[in-house]
Amino acid sequence: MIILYTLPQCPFCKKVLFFMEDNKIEFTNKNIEDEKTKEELISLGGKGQVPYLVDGEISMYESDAIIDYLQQKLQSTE
Ligand SMILES: N[C@@H](CCC(=O)N[C@@H](CS)C(=O)NCC(=O)O)C(=O)O
Repeated sequence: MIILYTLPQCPFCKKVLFFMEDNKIEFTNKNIEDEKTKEELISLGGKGQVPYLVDGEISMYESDAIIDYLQQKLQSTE
């Protein structure tokens, strides 16, 4: 299952969320306004930046990299 760490007001998160919704990608959205969730993000990635994607062994910051990754994943399952 894909996990996406986000903040509701973050435009970079919204860009990724729109892409995921448009492509009907199932995921768990973790809002880092919750302090424990933010600590979880920092322990995983090393910083509190969002969006941050976790897909099994793969994890990454940067909205454009996340969308590129998801696009390639979609193409590989077509
Ligand atoms: N280049 C990044 C920018 C992400 C970014 O600036 N996120 C902001 C929220 S909109 C953030 O997490 N700032 C806090 C931080 O970097 O620790 C992307 O495209 O994902």
